[in-house]
Amino acid sequence: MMKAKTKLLYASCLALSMLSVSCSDANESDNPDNPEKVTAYITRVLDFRPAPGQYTNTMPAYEDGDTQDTMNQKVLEAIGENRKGLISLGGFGGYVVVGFDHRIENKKGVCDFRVLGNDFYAAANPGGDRPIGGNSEPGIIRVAYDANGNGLPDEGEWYEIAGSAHRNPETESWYSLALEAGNDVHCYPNYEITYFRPDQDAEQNEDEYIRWEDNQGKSGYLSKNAFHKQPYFPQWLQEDRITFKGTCLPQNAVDESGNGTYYVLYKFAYGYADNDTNTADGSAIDIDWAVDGQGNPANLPGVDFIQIYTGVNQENGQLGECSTEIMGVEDLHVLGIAIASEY
Ligand SMILES: [Ca+2]
Ligand SMILES: [Ca+2]
Ligand SMILES: [Ca+2]
Repeated sequence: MMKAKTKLLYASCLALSMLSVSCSDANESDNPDNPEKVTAYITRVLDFRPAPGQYTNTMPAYEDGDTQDTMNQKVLEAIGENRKGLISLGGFGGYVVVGFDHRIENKKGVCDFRVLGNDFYAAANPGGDRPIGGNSEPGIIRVAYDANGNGLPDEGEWYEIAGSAHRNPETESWYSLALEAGNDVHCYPNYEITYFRPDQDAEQNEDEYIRWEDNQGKSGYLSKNAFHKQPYFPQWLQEDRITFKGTCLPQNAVDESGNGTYYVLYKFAYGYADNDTNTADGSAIDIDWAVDGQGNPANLPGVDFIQIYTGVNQENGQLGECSTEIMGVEDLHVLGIAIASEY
């Protein structure tokens, strides 16, 4: 229910964000760092492949006849420029790949961009004695530097932003709470999961709706949620199964009610999308955190493309599966926002 409320909240804020466009334009032209007047926001959507989930096929909405190209265009219409609509990446692994009209520069000692999501803190977990928690559904961020200048992110050009749990899950403030709750608190660097398209009969089977298998010997089902009755498997894809690969983060949601009615999704320290609020310094990303497949610093001068994928595989009672939501990306340098990188 928390998610449904959030979605409504942002729908009603859309008019406000449209009003603020002229204001942000003024900021850009006043910014001495941006003489060429590039936009701080997403201008291209190269790929959108959500995993099955309770908002898949509705954020954005699939309609008969839609293809990968028309779905990419719908995503651009939602989260491009400064529009701040909302898209959902579904369960673990679902992703979007976006681009810009310029290279986001990596400036030393400061964060360079942030990915906007719909995280909020729960009233009972604002920090202080309790770890900060609420609706943190971390998306892992990958960045590509267009080294060969062909205007596309090629296979060897991607690096992953190593956030706090990539480095050491035990340093998360909520680690012992999650351990006590029986969560899987490991970080799996080479995780792989396959979701299977449900047949017609399974469309009615709400508890065992979409089967998944991972490469750790586990399997399970995404359940169909009472509030979201549409098909959860991406309807524009032809395949009968989809496989996603990446880093799987520790399960950060704890059922504080004990009966599935109240989950707190705890915030990772830094380095993820949809993990901290959009105005908090904790949502900002330093390109210097990008690492190669061996965990060595990538030392990138900047990035041309960003991929975000849902980083946790966990079902959270009434809230449904953990799914990263995205509202946009902001180049902090173009906007003239300075946030120190502390890690
Ligand atoms: Ca930087
Ligand atoms: Ca390239
Ligand atoms: Ca979210």
